[in-house]
Amino acid sequence: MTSYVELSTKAKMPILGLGTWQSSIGKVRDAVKFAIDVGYRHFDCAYVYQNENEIGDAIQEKIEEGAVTREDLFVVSKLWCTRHEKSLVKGACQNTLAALKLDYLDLYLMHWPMGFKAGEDLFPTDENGMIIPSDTDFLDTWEALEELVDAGLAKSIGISNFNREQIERLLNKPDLKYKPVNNQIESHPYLPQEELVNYCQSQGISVTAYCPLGAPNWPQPKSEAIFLLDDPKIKEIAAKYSKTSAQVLIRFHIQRNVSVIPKSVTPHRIEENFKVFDFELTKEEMETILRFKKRYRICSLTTGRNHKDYPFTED
Ligand code: NAP
Ligand code: SBI
Repeated sequence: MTSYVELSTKAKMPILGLGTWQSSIGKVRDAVKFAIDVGYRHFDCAYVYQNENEIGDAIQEKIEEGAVTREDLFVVSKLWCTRHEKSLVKGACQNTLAALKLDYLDLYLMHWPMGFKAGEDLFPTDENGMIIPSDTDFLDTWEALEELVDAGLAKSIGISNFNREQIERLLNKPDLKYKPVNNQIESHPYLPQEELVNYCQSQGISVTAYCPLGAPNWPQPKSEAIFLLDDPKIKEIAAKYSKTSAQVLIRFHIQRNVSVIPKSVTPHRIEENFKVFDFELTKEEMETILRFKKRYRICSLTTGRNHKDYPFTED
């Protein structure tokens, strides 16, 4: 059983998807195939994850086997920051489509509002380790994304890691042809982003929550120990329903109509994370989770903080 978020295009995005960042080559194929068997229909991919080819193999195998059709699936990918020049966008999308072995994406996101210096280096940095920007403007990059819809390469387009001011700037673009249908942002009880979620939803922009489990796999050391899965309050709520902390953390988003994309390559966790449609948090429990005192952004990409379009001004 799965439920959907209706996009402004009227397309239905399955509310629960599988994250694939750091799903390594050699593991992600079986993870995606297993996820399809369990019932996942939404896959969150990105060029920068460098595993789209293997994800594409898995999808193709499952379609060939007759387990699912292309139309059953909702596949998301993202334009990387080194491809923000208008002349590079279509090729970037075509590379992703070729790797995924698809002829269209259900949703293509601008991964960050920041453009990086174009080239093979995915994170071009200067002698101080800071991101080297491109001279692009995300409003121009958006026009190239709009062309992908017209060319049939993407059914819908959206944004990721955009703050409210950046969204307003995009929505106020005089010749805007297609509004973003989705903003993918970090969200969990230590960064619920209630205002941004409410703003997006009020504008007809659905929200997807990333790092929903607090990203216990985060590659760089975090500035403080963040183990959301061990939070005593989350554990207490989970025990009440005979559920796990992960299931409560996922359910929290579903109940506010926010799509959620926990990552796992471990079969029993992939299955566990999908068993979130048979219990309901009370209004009080939702409030408790929204009002957690601890506040922490995991994905702050601080090497980009000098960029003109760095989105996290509070950091
Ligand atoms: P996450 O989903 O919060 O956490 C993933 C980690 O949790 C993995 O180490 C996974 O381990 C572990 N895990 C999964 N299920 C578990 C369970 N039931 N119990 C205990 N541990 C569990 O973090 P994330 O991967 O950073 O975020 C999710 C997805 O959001 C990403 O994969 C990516 O698709 C997307 N994302 C997007 C952006 C963006 O800029 N747009 C940024 C970050 C993430 P195993 O895999 O070993 O099972
Ligand atoms: C990468 F492939 C490499 C680094 C990195 O750090 C920031 C977070 C991010 C990203 O931009 N999107 C993700 O899902 N993870 C990422 C990805």
